[in-house]
This record gives sequence, structure tokens and C-alpha cells, in this order.
Amino acid sequence: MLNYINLKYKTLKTDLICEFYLEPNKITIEKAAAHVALESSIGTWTDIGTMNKRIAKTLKPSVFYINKKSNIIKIAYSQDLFEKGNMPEILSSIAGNIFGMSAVKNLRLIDISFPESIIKSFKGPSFGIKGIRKITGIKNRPLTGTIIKPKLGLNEKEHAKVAYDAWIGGLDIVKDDENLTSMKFNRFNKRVIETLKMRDKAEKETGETKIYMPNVTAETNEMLKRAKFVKANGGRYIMIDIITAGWSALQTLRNADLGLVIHAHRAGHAAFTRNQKHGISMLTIAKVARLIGVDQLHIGAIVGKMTGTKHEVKDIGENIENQIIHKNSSHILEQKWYNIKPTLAVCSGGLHPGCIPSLMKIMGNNIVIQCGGGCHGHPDGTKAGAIAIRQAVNSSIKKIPLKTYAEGHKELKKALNKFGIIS
Ligand code: CAP
Ligand code: MG
Repeated sequence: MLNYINLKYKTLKTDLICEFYLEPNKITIEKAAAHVALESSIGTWTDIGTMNKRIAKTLKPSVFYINKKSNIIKIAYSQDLFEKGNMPEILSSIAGNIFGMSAVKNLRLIDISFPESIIKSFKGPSFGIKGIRKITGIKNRPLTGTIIKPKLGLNEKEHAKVAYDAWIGGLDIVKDDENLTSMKFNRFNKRVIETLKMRDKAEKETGETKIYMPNVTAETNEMLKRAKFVKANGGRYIMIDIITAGWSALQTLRNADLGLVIHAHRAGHAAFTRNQKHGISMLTIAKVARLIGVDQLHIGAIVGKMTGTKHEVKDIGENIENQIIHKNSSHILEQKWYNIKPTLAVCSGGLHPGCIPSLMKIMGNNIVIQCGGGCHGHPDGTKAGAIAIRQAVNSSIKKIPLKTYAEGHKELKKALNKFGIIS
């Protein structure tokens, strides 16, 4: 059997490097690490007569770091093991069979660092943060948005009316929910037409740019058709559920270069990001999504209902958002990656006006703040909910405590009475 452990290996700039959390299954961590290395590259569970010196020399990866206390291992892979521009193949290698091997009790892909040749083989975001701020005309405050609720059930006109109320109340963005595509009670094309009509009306009445993000998630050819329909009818954004649609579909949508801002919803991610000992980290998902080219990406609520919030994970010692926000003390979605533009972080999930100042304190202004229930659940309805969200953002920008600011802003005051304040 080839030896995959080489703690003296000096990594090359051209290597792709993976960091794993590894719990061996009744074998040594070295043995388990070797199995991870071989199964994610050139080998299999036993030595084979078809292996040869050339392959071993050029393509064998090296486990160059093993920390038995933290169960962290690092593996360096030759870039030649990967097809440039082909994310499914890359992940089929380093995030494929290995999770199911009997050699591991738990295995979690924590981080990937891609070499320049691979980074440059992907398009990255077509607009990026600068492009989004140019389209929306929003210079440096957070973008604010809502998700139409109920998630499903409204017909096209009802959907458009709720969107109108949110825009008139001051929100910048309205999106479809992750499971709203084209239903018998709400057909995609009709919804897009009706909602864009309301968008234009709201833009005229407010003088502000308003964004509608229709969910194009579907079989890839159908998805492309829907995206082109949005474009042809004056839409500027689309939304895709990147996990359920899949990496190939996302690459196809991005590579179609439709000139539409791509908003990435990550429904389903928690099936493998939530367990801190097994699966794939949100940090890895965020890097992959940015490389392929999403302009906006959900990264969690930080202070809301979904897992990964600051308070819930601090004792697990791994705050998903912190990883994205602060790993290597810079924001993974905004880090300089050659030709790859930065992706705008989207905070969403159980957010309401009472969370906004503490969210902005942690995340700064380069974010999208999305409130679904936190908008439509306002005692006076969607428009008042939208007004309260903008008021909460203003209180933070003006550095006025939320409670004080609410004294002079009735919609905010009512929102705080109902939802409270998360500090
Ligand atoms: C939020 C949301 C989003 C979640 C997804 C929902 O609605 O529309 O899909 O934010 O989670 O359906 O839960 P609420 P994440 O504002 O009513 O919670 O952003 O973590 O991927
Ligand atoms: Mg949703």
C-alpha cells in the first residue's frame, strides 16, 4: 500500500489543500487519514496491481498535518487531480466517498484552499458587491428585504400585492421563498409579470430602486428558460436554491451569463453543515458558491432562528458565520481571490427589527438583512413591518439606541413590543 502520510511534506502553491476533522473508527488516526487521502484521490481500500510508479509519483496526495488532540488533519492534493472549472468533479473527489468509509467514525470537511489555477477556472460573481450597490443605488447601508409569506398559497396577484406593500414600506428587496417555484395556484410566469408590475409601481412612488428575486429553481433547462423569461420581462435578479439544484445546475446558470444578479438560497445545507463532527462546513459551501459565481449568499441569521446563530454555537466552538466572517481574520466572501469578485452575505432566518442593531454590530453594513415573519408578522401588517425594519436600520446608522429611537417611530415601537430586542 502506498504511504500517504508525509508530515515533512512542504505544500506547493499549486496544491489544493483540505482541512478535515477526522475521528477514526477503531484504527489509528494515521490509518484513517491515509484512507481519506487515497479514497479522495487515486486509491481504494486495498493495494492494486494496476497502480504504477508514475501515478504514485505525480498524483498521490500527502497527509502533511495530523493533530491528535483536535482530530484535525490536512491533506495536500496535486492540482492535476482536478478538472479545472468542474466543481462536481472536485467535490466528488474531496467531498465524495470519504464520508461513508468504515475507516472513519466522523469526518467533516472544514475548509478547502484552492490553488490559483483552479480559482481562475471559475467565473465568480458577475456583479459582486460593487455591482449590486450600483444597480440598487444603495451606497453603504445594508440592503433590506423580505420573503413573501405564507411560503406557499398566495396566488400571483396576492403575492405581488404583498411585495408592493413591502416595497412601499421601504424594503429594497422582495424574494420568493425557497419552496415557491411554479405551482398550480401560483404560476411562475404570471407571478413574475404581476410582481414586476408592482415593482415598477413601487419604484415610481418611492423613487427608490426595488428588487424582485424570483425563484427559478427547477430542472436545469427549465431553470434557464425561467431565468431568460425574467430577463426578457425586465427583471434584474434571480434566486436559486443551490443545494437542491446542485453544483452543475448552478454552474450552468452562472455560465449562461444572463446579466442577472444571482441570489443563492442554501435550503438543505444543514443536512451536512449542522453536525460539527460530520459533513461539510458552511465555510466550504460559501467558498464553492462564491467561486462558481453567486452574487448574494445566505450565511445564516447570526441572531435569528436558524442554527449557527452566535449564541447557539459558541459552546461548540465553531460559529459557522464566524468562520465565514472572520476565518484568517478576513471575510471569506470578500477575501481577495485573483479575478473572483466578492459575494454579498445575506442574513436571514427569524430576524425582526429587534435584532437589527446587534446584527449590524457583528456584521457591519455590507450585508442583506432579510425578515420574513419579522416583517409580515408586524401587528399592523407588511407595510408597517417594512417601515419598522428600515427604522431599525436607521437607528443603528444614527447610533441611537433602538428603544429611544422607537419612542419617535410608532411602527418600530409596535414591532419591539411584539418581537422584543435581541442584544
Ligand atoms: C426566512 C426564510 C429563509 C431562511 C433560510 C425561511 O424566513 O425564508 O428561507 O432564512 O435560512 O423560510 O425560514 P423568516 P438561512 O424570516 O420568516 O424566518 O438564511 O439560514 O439559509
Ligand atoms: Mg425561506
